[in-house]
Amino acid sequence: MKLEEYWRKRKFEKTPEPRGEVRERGLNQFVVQEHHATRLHYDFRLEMDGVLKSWAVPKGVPEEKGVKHLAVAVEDHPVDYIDFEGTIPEGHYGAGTVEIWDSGEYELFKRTPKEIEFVLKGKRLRGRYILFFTGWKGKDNWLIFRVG
Ligand SMILES: [Mn+2]
Repeated sequence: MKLEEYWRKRKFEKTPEPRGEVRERGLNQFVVQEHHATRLHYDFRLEMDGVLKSWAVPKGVPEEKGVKHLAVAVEDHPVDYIDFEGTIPEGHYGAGTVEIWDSGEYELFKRTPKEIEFVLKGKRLRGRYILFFTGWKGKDNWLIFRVG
């Protein structure tokens, strides 16, 4: 159910991305994938509800406090995507290279439909963060910023 949009956008005989399935691992992991697609962006993903809740962050997750970056919610990805690195072939959804920029565990502090607060325990990203829904321009736009 939750991964239908992810599956619909991809042809798994053509892309190296995992098909995956909804799977509760009982882990709280996050990943940031640097995605050299049509436009470079960073995909931020939090393992929740048996999937990776995902946001495309054009400028990346800020490392310093006081900087708010746009994060556009995108379709849920399978938890198996957390290890994915590779090249999505031209002509396919998300064509370009994907590399892991950071990963690790996170600790959840708050989750409402419009706000998620968590501590990232990555190699590069370490600190307390908020994802906040703005809905600007009628889209699924959020902001991500560091608070501690
Ligand atoms: Mn992407």
